[in-house]
Amino acid sequence: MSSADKNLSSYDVNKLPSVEEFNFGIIVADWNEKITHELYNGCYDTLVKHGAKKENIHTVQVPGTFELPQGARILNKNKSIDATICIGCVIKGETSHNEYINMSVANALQNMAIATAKPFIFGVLTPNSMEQALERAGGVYGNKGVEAAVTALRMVVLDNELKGGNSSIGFGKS
Ligand code: DLZ
Repeated sequence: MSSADKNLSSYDVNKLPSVEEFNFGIIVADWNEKITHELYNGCYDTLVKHGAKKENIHTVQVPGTFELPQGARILNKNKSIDATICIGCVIKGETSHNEYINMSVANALQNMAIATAKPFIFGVLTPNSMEQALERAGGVYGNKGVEAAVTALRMVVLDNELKGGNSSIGFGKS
């Protein structure tokens, strides 16, 4: 998420099949809301653009990035969700709080993804400054909320395709 490279993936998102039957969760941290709400908008709009029904997108707001995994867990406990996207922004400060928050959130989301075999997407910016954050929230490096949504879409489609016995997503040579 922190790379300055705008084109992180050469994947053609237009090849994605419709995802209208899937349920999505977006957990968004209100800390640094100028950034996270912009990421949220990019994420939400991308899901809708690719066929997700608005009534199938469940938004949960939590106080800070540290609460993202718990928000994700609570949502998934109460609703059937196919992919959960967690959005936050932890700006490096004078102390090492960012390291504790970022690592614990990354580990928690990965653990939930492995345990449930469902995607829990790490849509957390970890910039050194507000300027770097703005560059990635609709600025010169795009909107990383869009990338987080595309990652979720790819993973739900992958799961669905493999369930159906079709493993054509990837570098398949047919
Ligand atoms: C406490 C804190 C600090 C210092 N910085 C951030 C930040 O940059 N981004 C963010 O999302 N949250 C921050 N927080 C709040 C924590 O995520 C959390 O909400 C509190 O520690 C309470 O658990």
